[in-house]
Amino acid sequence: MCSEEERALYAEQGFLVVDGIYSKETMDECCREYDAMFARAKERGDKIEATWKGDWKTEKEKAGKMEMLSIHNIQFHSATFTQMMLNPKLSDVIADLMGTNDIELHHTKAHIKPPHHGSRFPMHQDYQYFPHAKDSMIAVFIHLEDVDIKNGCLAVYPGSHKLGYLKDFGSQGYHYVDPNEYTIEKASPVKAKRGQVVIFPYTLVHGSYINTSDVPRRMILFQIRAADDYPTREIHISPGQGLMLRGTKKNVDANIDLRHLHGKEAVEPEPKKLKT
Ligand SMILES: O=C(O)CCC(=O)C(=O)O
Repeated sequence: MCSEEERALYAEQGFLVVDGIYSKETMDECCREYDAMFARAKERGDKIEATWKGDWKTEKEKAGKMEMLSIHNIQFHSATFTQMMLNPKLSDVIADLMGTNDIELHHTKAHIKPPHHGSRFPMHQDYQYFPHAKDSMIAVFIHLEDVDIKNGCLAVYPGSHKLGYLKDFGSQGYHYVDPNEYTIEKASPVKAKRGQVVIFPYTLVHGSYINTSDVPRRMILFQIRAADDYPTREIHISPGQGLMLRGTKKNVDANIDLRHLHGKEAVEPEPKKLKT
């Protein structure tokens, strides 16, 4: 549950830093599973470099090296992430901020910003990536280490969630707001401690700083919506979407013919071999 003060702060500034959701033991396990997941992906040679494309980089950024490693749908890699998603303390806070007891998963992801040249994220509204009719969508951003400007923490424009949908200046499948108007220099850093969670709605203008420190910056993110919300454009469908995290969903079609996602006979995929 949130206090009245926290609810008012969230409504006013458009984000809330929440403490006390995850224990030290959970964060230790999370870090172990996280590092092992990325190590396996690297060993297999999976494509995980994911710095955003588009015309938002400064000349210095274009000239230098930038790197950001990303894995989506992390609940398919380790049950630890599923358990973190289902944490009742987390869903208490979300239900409180969202104003509904019925909440479901949209998607999950993990980003590593490597040391020295970990990519910046341009200022954007997540709304552009997955517009929904009731705008209930929120991000749950979990920090795997203490963060500040030096190692690439979140940068936000407090109150910008009240501006509604801003013009999209993105290209090449990426979305961001006017890079000249919404500069990172004018944004406010959101410093956080390991295990702290930052929750914000998908209309908040946010990005994050370059990681110039000597250590990687790791995070995981759960994107969550109210169970009665729905996309206005089906441009972001992820495996596991719609998993109920709390409460009930009443309008799910139980038709037996819809029980499988595929119409063809399933073919067992050849698993990629790990080096032993
Ligand atoms: O990883 C980060 O620093 C920012 C991620 C983000 O804003 C996003 O994926 O929308």
